[in-house]
Amino acid sequence: MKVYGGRRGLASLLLALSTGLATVGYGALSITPAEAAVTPVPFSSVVPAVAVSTPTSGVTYGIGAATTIYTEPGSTAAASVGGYLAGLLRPSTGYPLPVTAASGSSPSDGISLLLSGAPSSAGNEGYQMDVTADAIVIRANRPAGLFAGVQTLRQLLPAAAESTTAQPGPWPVAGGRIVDYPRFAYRGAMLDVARHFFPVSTVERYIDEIALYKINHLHLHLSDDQGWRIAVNSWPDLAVHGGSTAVGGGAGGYYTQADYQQIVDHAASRHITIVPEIDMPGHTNAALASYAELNCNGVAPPLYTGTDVGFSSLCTSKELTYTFIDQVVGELAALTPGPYVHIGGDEASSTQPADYAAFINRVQQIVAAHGKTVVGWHDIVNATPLPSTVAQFWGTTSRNAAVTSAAQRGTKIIMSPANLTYLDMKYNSRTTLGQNWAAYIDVKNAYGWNPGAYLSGVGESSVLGVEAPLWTETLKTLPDLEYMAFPRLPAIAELGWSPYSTHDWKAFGQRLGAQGPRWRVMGLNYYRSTQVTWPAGS
Ligand code: TNX
Repeated sequence: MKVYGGRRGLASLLLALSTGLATVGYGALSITPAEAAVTPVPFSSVVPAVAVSTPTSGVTYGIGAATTIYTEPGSTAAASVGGYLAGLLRPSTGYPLPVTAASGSSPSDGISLLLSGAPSSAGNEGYQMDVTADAIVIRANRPAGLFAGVQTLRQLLPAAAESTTAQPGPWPVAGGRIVDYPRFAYRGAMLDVARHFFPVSTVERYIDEIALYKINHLHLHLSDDQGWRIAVNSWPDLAVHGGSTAVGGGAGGYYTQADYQQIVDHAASRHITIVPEIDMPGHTNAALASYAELNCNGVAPPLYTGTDVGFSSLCTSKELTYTFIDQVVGELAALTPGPYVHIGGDEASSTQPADYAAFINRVQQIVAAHGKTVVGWHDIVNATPLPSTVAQFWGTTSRNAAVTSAAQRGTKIIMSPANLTYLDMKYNSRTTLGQNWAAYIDVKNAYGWNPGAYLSGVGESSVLGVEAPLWTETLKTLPDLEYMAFPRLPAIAELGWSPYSTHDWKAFGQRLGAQGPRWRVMGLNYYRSTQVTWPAGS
């Protein structure tokens, strides 16, 4: 009989019993023949596809009542990844899963999260995971790699592991070795909280969902014509007045600086960097409506609740405009631990081209003076990008001469082609939510391109990564967001993480289908694309 959980120390057994969480797991320290028949999830079901895997057939590790999570001694970051894993698995397994410092570098039982012994190929975000009958050992060079390994481990467990209530188990993990690391450094998702406002809890939930697919940046589109969503102490009416409505005329809302910090902290606990965006000089009606003096004519326009673009502009010739930007960027930079501030720069069709270029150049200097790196929509290549400035491509064709020549001069590009990555595009003509100006995007389109060889003249080495933007003109609730993001966001995440040699639509369809039961257990409202074969019960 196979005993789950390796060693069964008396102490952990007593701890297990004292928690009172016991259901089927406790007492059932050995598995029945029916339970043994549960096939472990194969390595090939993990999304994004892992870089290198060597299964050991016939070997499984079973998480059990006696399983301990050991973490790198002296590392609070490793301990918090351990705590996160325990927090995920305690409710569903009912096991105590104590988290404690590892005593050596060659653990013989439990689940270990170690910062020693990882291969150099794992880099800063990768990991090596070894699963034997006795132990699971995840090794990484940095805590981010441990976190990525934990996401893989989550997906190797039965879907029921995602439950928030106790489930019968068993909890087998397939044996073997995985060595895994990302293709691109930047793997992003964007959420537009300006067109419709979403509370902190919704943003936190979205962060948790994208973390499962090894996304490491969340770009927050914090301002637009229809709403200003972040409190700025030096310009309070931005949030109070500019944040008071939304597309369609709803109540809007804004994040206090404490709210924003809570989002930043939650993201950091998921190894996700927040990239805040203040869109300018266009997409600024909410700011212009809040302060008359920001307008060239000194007259504040009314708040705007429609969905047109390209009609607003900051007054590029007024000195006050740059004081305003300096103060806004200053406060935002101080609240943002990540390296980037996104300055928008898209669709500035109410700004003359020469004024636009001078404006963007000056704003780049302001951002740099606050110690941050500029990201902008690719329109900013029409100015003079600083060497560190990153351009986010959002075009709908695979040629853009200005972007190509910027890339050839050294500008790094984030790939967000609107016809492939825009999660607000409808899946097909029958989708009720979303728009279709760029394309209909079903899963096969979202997956079927190569970010490192898509844009003419922009090769892999010019690509910082990929991002899937979720604009919210038509989206109002968490289930709306989930429906548009899943299953396309995992497709973009795989393009960002997995070696292109793993690219295979048929295999991806299988992997993606395997996520369905997981999403059902998580209560995640995904679109059941007919392009994917969803297993029974998903
Ligand atoms: C284009 S792409 C926009 C957004 C809209 C989006 C809707 C880009 C940089 N700007 O302002 O919300 O399309 O799909």
